[in-house]
Amino acid sequence: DRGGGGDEVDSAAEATPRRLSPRAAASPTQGDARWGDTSSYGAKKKHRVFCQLLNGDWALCTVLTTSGDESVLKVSEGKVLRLKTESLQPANPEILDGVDDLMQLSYLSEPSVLYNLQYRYSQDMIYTKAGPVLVAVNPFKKVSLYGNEYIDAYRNKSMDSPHVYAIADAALREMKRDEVNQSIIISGESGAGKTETAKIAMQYLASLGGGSGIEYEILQTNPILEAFGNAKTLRNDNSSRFSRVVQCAVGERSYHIFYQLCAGAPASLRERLNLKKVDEYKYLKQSCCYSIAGVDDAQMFRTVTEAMNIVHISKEDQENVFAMVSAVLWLGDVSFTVIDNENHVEIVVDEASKTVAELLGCSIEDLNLALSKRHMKVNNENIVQKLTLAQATDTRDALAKSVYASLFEWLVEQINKSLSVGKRRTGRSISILDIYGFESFDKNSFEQFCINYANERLQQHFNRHLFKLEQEEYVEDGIDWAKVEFEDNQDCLNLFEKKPLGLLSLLDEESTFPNATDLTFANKLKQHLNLNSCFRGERGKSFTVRHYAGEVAYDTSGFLEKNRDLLHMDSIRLLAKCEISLPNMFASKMLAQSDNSMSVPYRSSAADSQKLSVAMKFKGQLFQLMQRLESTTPHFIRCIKPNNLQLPAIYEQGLVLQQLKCCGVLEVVRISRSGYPTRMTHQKFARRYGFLLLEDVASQDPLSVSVAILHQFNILPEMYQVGYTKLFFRTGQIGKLEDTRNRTLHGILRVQSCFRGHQA
Ligand code: AD9
Ligand code: MG
Repeated sequence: DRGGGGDEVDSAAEATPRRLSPRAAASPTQGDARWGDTSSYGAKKKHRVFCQLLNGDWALCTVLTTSGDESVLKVSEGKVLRLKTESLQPANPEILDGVDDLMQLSYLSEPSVLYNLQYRYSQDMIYTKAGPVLVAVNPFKKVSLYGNEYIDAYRNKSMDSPHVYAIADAALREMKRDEVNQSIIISGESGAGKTETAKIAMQYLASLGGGSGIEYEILQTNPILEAFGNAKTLRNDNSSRFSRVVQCAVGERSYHIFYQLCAGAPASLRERLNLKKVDEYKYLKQSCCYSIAGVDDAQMFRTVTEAMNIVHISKEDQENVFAMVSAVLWLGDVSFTVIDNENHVEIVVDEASKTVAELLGCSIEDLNLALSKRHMKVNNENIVQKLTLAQATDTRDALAKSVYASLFEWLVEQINKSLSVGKRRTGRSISILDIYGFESFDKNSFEQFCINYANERLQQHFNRHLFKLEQEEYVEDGIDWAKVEFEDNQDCLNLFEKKPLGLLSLLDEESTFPNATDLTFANKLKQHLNLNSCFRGERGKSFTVRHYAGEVAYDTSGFLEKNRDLLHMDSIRLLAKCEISLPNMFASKMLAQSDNSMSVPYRSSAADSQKLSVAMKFKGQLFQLMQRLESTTPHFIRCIKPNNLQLPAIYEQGLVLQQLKCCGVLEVVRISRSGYPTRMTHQKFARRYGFLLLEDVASQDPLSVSVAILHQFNILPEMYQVGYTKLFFRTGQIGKLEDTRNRTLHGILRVQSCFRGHQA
């Protein structure tokens, strides 16, 4: 009994029968002829149907009797319910239970899809196809689906059930066949399994190298990137994160490497870096969480250093890296004393400030100067402003964050450099994208704003690829194909990106006004955007955006501050002065970045530091990413988190359904099934399969050759359409032809090698 269904059935039985909620009734998957003929559906005796329980879950049951507009249903042994017949949803016949592609289902209603995924999940079949998309439901336990045996089976095609390996294999084959770069786009909520899935895909590709060489080195980058880039959150013990150096919620942890270093550094290193215990650092203490169940940080430290050795990060560089990690931790302990009655401060000269100065290679005086004073140019005059306690603390935290961020960037660069040394480049690539999914919490801030904006762009990419391009192609090629409506999210993207009256532009404009507040920002949005159909102003400092995945209310508190994210010139100068190479390098990089942005019309309020706002940087990076993706053939994997407890064998229907909707899986199934997802030009088709023809067609045009092939192989007329330039196939059709082709080629090669053997 996976979901505690028994209790729920009882409560439903006692209450009045439940009708479909208005939302469910309005959903495109209900009572819609395209989903299978549900309109003419009548509950017949012994039929399997779905009924909705009080908690909203659907239960599979059998019709016992029907009278008038009511049906009596058997829900499980000894549980009987009487419900309105019209509230029932038809279920697929037993023979379709657990099919490996949702497209094979006769009824594609929400309960059918949910049931099919749940049926498979309960048998550890965590992967299911939804047409061209792979759905992966997080098992939260070890499942025996991986390793060399499986890799071999997918490579030689003796196994074809849905799997990440199959996706990686398809990407590889298509890269070679079409000579086009490929991408594997993995998305889903926090904790849904994106990073694990990305690693499984890498494992498959890496195995090509036979377990050594560059492929093995690439795999070894994972422990390093995770140590420096991942942290324990409430949603995921190993969550991929961006900035949480100086702030961390109770029950969560900062980046793994802090704990690993403190737990695992050998005595000599511990002494050189002046390491303390994790619970002695202010930055780590605030969340009261130091360990992760089942994880040995000391052991992980050894794994990380070993991985660093494998990707050729020198011992010396490793020590420098750890010195920066220690410096960041000690920075959190640097404290200030108030020196006058205006609350101005100086740093306290103690173990913390001394250790930071030593690790960075600067003097205490320079550190003090950078953290307690700010140099500014006003009307061409240099003035020095003393900082208050609050300002100095912010400056210190900003320095810690930027040192850590620079360290991470530097590590990635090092890894890329060391992996590319002396390696031949083939010019073709498979990119794996592991990216945070859409987020909607009780309180949504600047971070969710950025994340959801990125997801809006990715969704458009997904839509375009799967739906729009597809339709356009049919139309261009003169294919008779009823148009299918799909949700386009261009309006929402316009709301974000329009200049000068879009969310991002208005945020940047407001960020430049010294006297602006989160409230003036919120009011400005309401003033300019209230007529936009994707926007709604709320009371006070809030506004709502209508995203493709649903409405999200954002609270503008902290938006301006987070968008400015000022690292003052004084801090950069401090790093530039340091006598140790790493902070030096960080500084020159930061300076280069601020130089580059001179031409951008963003001016921060601090006279001296002109740099890109966080939102603008984010948008720039997002556009680069999209540009890169658009030149590839994408393969999509949608990860689903079946429960919020991170526990195996618990499948919460409501949670799953909401994710399936958010990532467009339900739409995809509907569209793919009604379309012709496989296509090939006449030329290519003729070239590829022409040699299989029994009659001689050498003199004929590609179209005629193609038609001859279709006839010879008895491809049913409803399974394909002939367009002006291409052939279009229903799913699964080209596979048969490929098999024959492979078998025949194999035969030819065998004959040839026999022949050569004979000659020799
Ligand atoms: V976040 O947005 O970075 O917070 P992810 O990346 O989506 O998130 P992650 O891959 O880290 O989630 O998966 C979370 C946890 O689920 C892992 O630590 C595993 O314990 C568990 N998981 C995910 N996929 C698998 C799997 N295929 N097999 C076993 C899995 N466990
Ligand atoms: Mg992750």
